[in-house]
Amino acid sequence: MSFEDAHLQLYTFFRSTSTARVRTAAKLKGITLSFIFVNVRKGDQFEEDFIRLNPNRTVPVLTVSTMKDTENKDLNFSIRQSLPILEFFEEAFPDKFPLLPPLTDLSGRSHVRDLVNVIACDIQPPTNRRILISVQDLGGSLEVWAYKIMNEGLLAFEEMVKPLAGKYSYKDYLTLADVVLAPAVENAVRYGVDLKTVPTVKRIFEAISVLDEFKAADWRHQEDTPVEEFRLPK
Ligand SMILES: N[C@@H](CCC(=O)N[C@@H](CS)C(=O)NCC(=O)O)C(=O)O
Repeated sequence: MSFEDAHLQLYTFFRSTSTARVRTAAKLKGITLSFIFVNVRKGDQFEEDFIRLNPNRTVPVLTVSTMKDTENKDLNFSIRQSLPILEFFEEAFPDKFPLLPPLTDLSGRSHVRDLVNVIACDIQPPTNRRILISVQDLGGSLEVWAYKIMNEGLLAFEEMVKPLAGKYSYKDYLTLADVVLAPAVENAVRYGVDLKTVPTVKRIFEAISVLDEFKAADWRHQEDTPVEEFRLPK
């Protein structure tokens, strides 16, 4: 089945690092998305219609509507987690700018997935908005919590990425590791992580964040980015 003519809709929030991964991969692969904006700060993720779409109450969500399946029926489905969306892109559009090393390089593929998971499983979930709010509700400092997890996570990423890093996280190929890394670094810097402690990460971030596809997908360049956001002191 071809997804070339599928209508792909991304439920997105400009500041969501998990959604930025999807926006970046789509740009790199030349996949056209249409956007539906979910204002996570205002609580749109708790609206009934959204919960029906994603009981997990998080963005991103990708809805896929294709013309016909093999039995000539319309086929519509939703993907409610960023990594499965990225995997869907790899599988549905295998020839468009692959973001995993080829099947002939299984160790490279595993390495890239290891790097992706340090961020997507070990850094992002415990620093998600609803967790930070819970930390604060329990009397903790969300800033201290977020800093500690992001700092320790990026230190681990640094050690893991160093041996095989080239221009990018895996040699000189742009991969999912870079796609996931860029928004995580942006966020870590916001919480005070000093990139001097992770020089390989810093160098890779400087190389990828200036690329057009990464810039078009970053938080500054979204239709739902509020103008005031730029006026806030950094
Ligand atoms: N494991 C999920 C995480 C998604 C997630 O945490 N999204 C955040 C934005 S980056 C969110 O929607 N948070 C809503 C909330 O915390 O209430 C994925 O990778 O898609």
